[in-house]
Amino acid sequence: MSKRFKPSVVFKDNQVTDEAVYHDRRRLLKSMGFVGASALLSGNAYGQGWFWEREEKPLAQQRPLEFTNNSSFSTNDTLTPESKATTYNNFYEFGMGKDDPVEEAKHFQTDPWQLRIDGLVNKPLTLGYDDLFNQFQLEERAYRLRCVEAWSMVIPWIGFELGQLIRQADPLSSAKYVAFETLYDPDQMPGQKNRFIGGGIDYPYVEGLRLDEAMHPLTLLSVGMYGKTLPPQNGAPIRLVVPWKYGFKSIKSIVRIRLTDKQPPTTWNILAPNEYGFYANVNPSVAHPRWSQASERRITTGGVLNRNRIPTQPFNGYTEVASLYSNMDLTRFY
Ligand SMILES: Nc1nc2c(c(=O)[nH]1)N[C@H]1C(S)=C(S)[C@@H](COP(=O)(O)O)O[C@H]1N2
Ligand SMILES: [Mo]
Repeated sequence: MSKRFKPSVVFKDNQVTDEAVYHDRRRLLKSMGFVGASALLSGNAYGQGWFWEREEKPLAQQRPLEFTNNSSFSTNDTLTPESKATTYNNFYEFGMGKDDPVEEAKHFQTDPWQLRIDGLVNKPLTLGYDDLFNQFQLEERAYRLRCVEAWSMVIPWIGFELGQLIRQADPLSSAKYVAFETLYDPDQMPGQKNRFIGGGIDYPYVEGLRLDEAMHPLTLLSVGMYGKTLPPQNGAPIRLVVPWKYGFKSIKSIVRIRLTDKQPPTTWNILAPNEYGFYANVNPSVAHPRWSQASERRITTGGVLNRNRIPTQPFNGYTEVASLYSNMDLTRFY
């Protein structure tokens, strides 16, 4: 091989034949829309080095966390096994299939990280990666998670109340809403690079709550689950958990929290306003235009296809939040 055409990345024979590497490259090519990718895998394609950069990143790691157990906030419902909660996911930045995120996010790098809290506050602040775990006492809470697609899980989250963080930023009296934003990093998130992978969403994924909803003690910022830091597919390093609302409100991998005086735009509402509202409170008596919300498939033991139909509860069983909506017509503000 002449110097002129020396590949930018040197690889050993065993890397070329490694199963995982092979599948990674195939997936990448597939995601770029190449058909018959195998033709590209021979000869010169290896020499371009470009394919290897992504694969040489380290695998995302989880580590154990220290936390207290706040059983007064936890449900007694049977927990969903960790192996299900970490392999059946919605995270369109990493693909639309339920089994895409666990695969496509496995190299997702979350340290360093910056979470910015600003907008209508007296003390804007930025949390670095370590601050996410050290700033507040972490506690474990088992919450039901009800997806708008009518399946549900029970997940032992570890985190702290969003209200604690908002109080630290000291909101102005003009603040009425809280806007959230997921990381925008197309190099790490294939769904942000390609509309066909990312489901046509205009990224970054954004969400919002009314300030009183954000301050409710049930509203959690989660940094872990099942005793450890979050895996990337569940929203590492920090994600929102609002247990009485449909799962799409629980935005993952957050980089910005902004206090505002106007109701912020939210991703699924922008995409299909007649199907997904701003409030998105779990409500068995308000059907989605294309399916009933009266019952749900609880994912516990057995295969994902092992159906365990249970009735859906108003506010996902968290009826203590009902007073937040006492003057509202919840069929109109769905
Ligand atoms: N940034 C981002 N956050 C997201 C989503 C997403 O696609 N992107 N999907 C939402 C949906 S629809 C659900 S049901 C939950 C799923 O969380 P889980 O995979 O941890 O169970 O994440 C929510 N948060
Ligand atoms: Mo969802």
